[in-house]
Amino acid sequence: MGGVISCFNADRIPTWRTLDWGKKNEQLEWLKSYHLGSGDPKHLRVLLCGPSGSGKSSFINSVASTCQNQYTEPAEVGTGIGTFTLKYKTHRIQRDGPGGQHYPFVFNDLMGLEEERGILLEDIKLAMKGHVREDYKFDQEQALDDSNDSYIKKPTLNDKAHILVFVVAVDFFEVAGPKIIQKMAEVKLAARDLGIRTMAILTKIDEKSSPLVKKDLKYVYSSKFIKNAVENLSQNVGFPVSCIFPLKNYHAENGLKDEVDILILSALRKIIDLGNYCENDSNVELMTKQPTT
Ligand SMILES: Nc1nc2c(ncn2[C@@H]2O[C@H](COP(=O)(O)OP(=O)(O)OP(=O)(O)O)[C@@H](O)[C@H]2O)c(=O)[nH]1
Ligand SMILES: [Mg+2]
Repeated sequence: MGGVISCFNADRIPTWRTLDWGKKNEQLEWLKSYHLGSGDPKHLRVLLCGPSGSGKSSFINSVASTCQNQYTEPAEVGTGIGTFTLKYKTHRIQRDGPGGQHYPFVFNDLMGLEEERGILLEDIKLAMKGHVREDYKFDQEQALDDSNDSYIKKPTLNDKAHILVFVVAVDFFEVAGPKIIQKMAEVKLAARDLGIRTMAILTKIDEKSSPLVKKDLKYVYSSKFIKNAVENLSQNVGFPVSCIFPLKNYHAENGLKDEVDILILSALRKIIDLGNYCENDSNVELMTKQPTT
């Protein structure tokens, strides 16, 4: 018992980011009232990239559960047997129940980055620019090119990505090799050159984290372990600390939990805020009708 308490104390630091844990419904209301204007783009396209198995597909499922205020059975999530994401697919989330409208943001999950193999930088650039057609199966040996039917020759504002979100497990820097870190830095620079904002989420804080956070997610911003992980990502790949969001995905529960939702909603709010200011599409900012709350 004493050992557990001293372990908690050793990890505990002054809270470095405040989060209003009681404001889930307000955040959901904000989200429901968030609209883009008529015309194009019809949605913000959020591209997810990061190491294989980091929780990219789970994040999409989790956002769907949180936004619909209803636990959604995970689909296409890694079990280790043929569930790695290989195909480029657009995921939409229903806002008004079956048959109703969708939220004006969509997610695309890229094939994972790996130390030696994994998705090619060129394919990530093509996805950011909107050249990759739905259902394209990524090839680790060869990038998509304009001779392929899956290459969109003239991407519209709806095909282009508005924000690139890196998805990284919280213990990433304990296991990562130099090449994958270098690849992430290259992807980030490529996004910058295309005028696409980037941010990061740190997943698996319930599993690969300190006992303090495993016990109660509300300690997330009072944990030295998490702060170190955020700073490592910030220094090695170049994100401002304000653009890194630790969270836990839904993966093995039967229903929603407020603290999981709040962490997901705070990351989603940042995704939308940054996506709205995408430089490759100056219309987005002008057309966005921001709710006042
Ligand atoms: N404990 C815990 N497990 C998670 C979390 N996020 C994802 N997982 C698990 O991690 C494994 C990989 O998750 P995926 O969502 O398939 O990861 P991915 O990044 O899409 O993987 P690839 O498509 O192979 O690149 C699955 O078993 C998930 O259930 C999390 O926040 N906490
Ligand atoms: Mg996946």
